[in-house]
Amino acid sequence: MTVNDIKHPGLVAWINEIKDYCTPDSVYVLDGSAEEYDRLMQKAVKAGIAIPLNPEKKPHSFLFRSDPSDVARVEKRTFIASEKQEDAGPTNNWVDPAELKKTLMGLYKGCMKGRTMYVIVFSMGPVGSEFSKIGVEITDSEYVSCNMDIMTRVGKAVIEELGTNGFFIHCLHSVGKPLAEGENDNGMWPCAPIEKKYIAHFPETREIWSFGSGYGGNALLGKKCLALRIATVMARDEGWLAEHMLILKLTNPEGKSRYVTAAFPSACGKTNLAMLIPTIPGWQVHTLSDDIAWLRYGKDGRLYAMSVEAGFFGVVPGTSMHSNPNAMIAAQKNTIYTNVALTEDKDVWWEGIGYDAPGKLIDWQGNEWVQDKTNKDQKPSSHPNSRFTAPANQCPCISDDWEDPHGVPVSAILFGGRRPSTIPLVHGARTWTHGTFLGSIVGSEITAAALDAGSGIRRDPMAMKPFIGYNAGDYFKHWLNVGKAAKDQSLLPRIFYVNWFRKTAEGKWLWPGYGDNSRVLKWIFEVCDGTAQTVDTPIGIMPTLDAIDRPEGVTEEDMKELLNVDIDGWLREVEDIRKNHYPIFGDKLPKELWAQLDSLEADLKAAKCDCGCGCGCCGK
Ligand code: OXD
Ligand code: MN
Repeated sequence: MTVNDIKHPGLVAWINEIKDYCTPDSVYVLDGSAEEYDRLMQKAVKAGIAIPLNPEKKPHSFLFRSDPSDVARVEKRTFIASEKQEDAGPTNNWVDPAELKKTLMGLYKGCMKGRTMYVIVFSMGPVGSEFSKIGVEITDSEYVSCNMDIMTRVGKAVIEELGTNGFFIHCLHSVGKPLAEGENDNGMWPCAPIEKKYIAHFPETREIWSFGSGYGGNALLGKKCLALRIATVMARDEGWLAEHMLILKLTNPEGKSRYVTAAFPSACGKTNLAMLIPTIPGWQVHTLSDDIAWLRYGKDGRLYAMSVEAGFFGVVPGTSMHSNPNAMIAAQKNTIYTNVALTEDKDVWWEGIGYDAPGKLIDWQGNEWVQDKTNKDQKPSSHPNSRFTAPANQCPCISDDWEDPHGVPVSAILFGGRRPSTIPLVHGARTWTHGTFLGSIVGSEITAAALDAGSGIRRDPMAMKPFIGYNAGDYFKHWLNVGKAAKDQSLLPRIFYVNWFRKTAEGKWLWPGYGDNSRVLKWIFEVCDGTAQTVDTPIGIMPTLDAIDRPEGVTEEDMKELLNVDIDGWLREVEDIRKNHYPIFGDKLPKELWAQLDSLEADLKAAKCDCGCGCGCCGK
């Protein structure tokens, strides 16, 4: 399509302005067709950037290898350029918007020379849903265009929906590598050096300007930039929630379904949980989203979650037919692989795929690689953040209502992270405010090599630390306000904190995870139904010892450990939050959350047994 096919004068003017400034060789508007996807992909193949995979092994799929400087989201080059610094808050990098725009204008000048400028009109959320948001990404990358085609709804239907004066979020992207006359990428992933990479957000004007990176969340601007950072600001202003959450449908043997959302920090298994295959007979899980959910009240007073993406951008290493068969099948065809290893017969391989490397490979940096199981220090063949981009509708367990324009009513919200100790397998909040408190203290244990001063826990409130587009203290307040806005508190989702990652002192996993997490989901389902066996504890409601069916290999002793309230551990947790976490948010931290922390501490102290055994049994 061409610019002449667009009937929106504001969009046409913006396209022309960027074209004149970035001086691409040509401009192309995506129509979203399959033929167009193939054409763009062939261009990347010709430039030596994309490698077609064996059509018998991975039909219609391609491998890309990025530059070693361009392999992940770059948080230190990500900016929230709000008008006032205070509005970016303590968790974001702030630069004055006028100054940042000036810097970026310097970089954008002529930056698309020798390239095609693609105009991607896309919808986050089903096209036409009153809750969806339209964005327009201008990019000079075929990789980005093809990924956006999978991850979002792109093209004609969205352009029509935008009409002549619809609102859209301006998303400007360049890889930052202009080409000289006759030059071609020639197999080199185009990007700019790290100090020239900028992932800039202008919350007041709802704009995203990204420069210098072609990878993932830095470049596929519908995902983290729009659907989280800018969307959080819109959600604050409009009274809803934009969250880093999967959405799943859990169905019991009687056929009753409940919807659950879950927020875990990046790479803590959201995709695996979203696509889980229950190990308890008769229970089913279906997937609606593996990464992002937008939540708002429906007319019936319940909170509804809408899935906003159209594909999965999943972490590859560790994905296998054992850990996540549904993801393996979803990524079997029509998939873009990034930074995994290539086999001799042009299939892909990675660490944790479940079988040995079949012969000589080419690793993610393009070098020959032969598996050496005797060498524990061998560099991996695939980058730890290597990814697959696969259409959501290829997932065998995709839920039939994943594109419902109204979303689905949420019964439970889960928070979690990797916590080898202290945090039990599951505990539940008593109220929405208590649940907001649980979300605000989410953290994952980190390795000794990267210990933050004072504590071994990296806090990631609501798993949103890198994605809150405004002051995180105000974000907590907004969460509390959403709860207060409920027509009826009893209709609010129940909030839980789960931890699949408990270990023994010897470092052995206490809980098998994966499909066995369905046992915890079953208990959560029963809590929502009012039929669960629960006990009230100082940290919240918990299952009784035999309320959760034990998986094979988990002894009663293990279960006791998994469900133990470690009073001293929790008191250390409280101290860490009091000293190292909450003060970060200064005056902006809602007093309700301080009050939750105080009452948790008081309850823990009251429960600390004075008979000396340390288990809280005497109830004092
Ligand atoms: C992701 C992330 O890519 O959270 O989803 O980093
Ligand atoms: Mn994510």
